Amino acid sequence: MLIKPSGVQRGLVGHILSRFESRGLKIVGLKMMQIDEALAREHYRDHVDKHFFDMLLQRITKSHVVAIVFEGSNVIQNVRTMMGATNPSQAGPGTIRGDLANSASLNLVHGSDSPESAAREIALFFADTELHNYERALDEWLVLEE
Ligand code: IDP
Ligand code: MG
Repeated sequence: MLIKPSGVQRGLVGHILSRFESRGLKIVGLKMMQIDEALAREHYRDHVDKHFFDMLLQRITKSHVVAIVFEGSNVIQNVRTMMGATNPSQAGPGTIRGDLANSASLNLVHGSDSPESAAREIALFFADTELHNYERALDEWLVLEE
């Protein structure tokens, strides 16, 4: 997941991270960086034909991002549900975009949409040494398989 430049510039990094952390999602990678144009093109390559592609590149490279890797069961769907719909006008209350954003091009967060895109995007943003494998003592209270 990425907290986009709009989230960093608006001072929402802590708030957004806190929502996921409070939900019990496990952080296994976390870094701040500025995306250059080459990385932006690669990251958003599926959108190259969209009319908003140039604006997408401009927005994601304009300032810094915070990149996060979460781990957990159903983590991709959990993250996307918490993000809300792409267009904040359609994002429900209680979602990050529904509560905090009002423009699709400034919608604060990016989340991978499938295991394949997650693997591809994690490899774009993180070296293996930046991904952490650790036990959380609280998992027995957060992750109960039934
Ligand atoms: P997602 O971020 O919810 O997965 P995508 O369809 O993958 O949405 O689009 C990637 C990003 O492109 C969105 O997060 C949003 O910032 C931007 N975007 C999508 N649709 C539009 C649009 O119609 N106008 C402007 N920007 C858009
Ligand atoms: Mg997407």
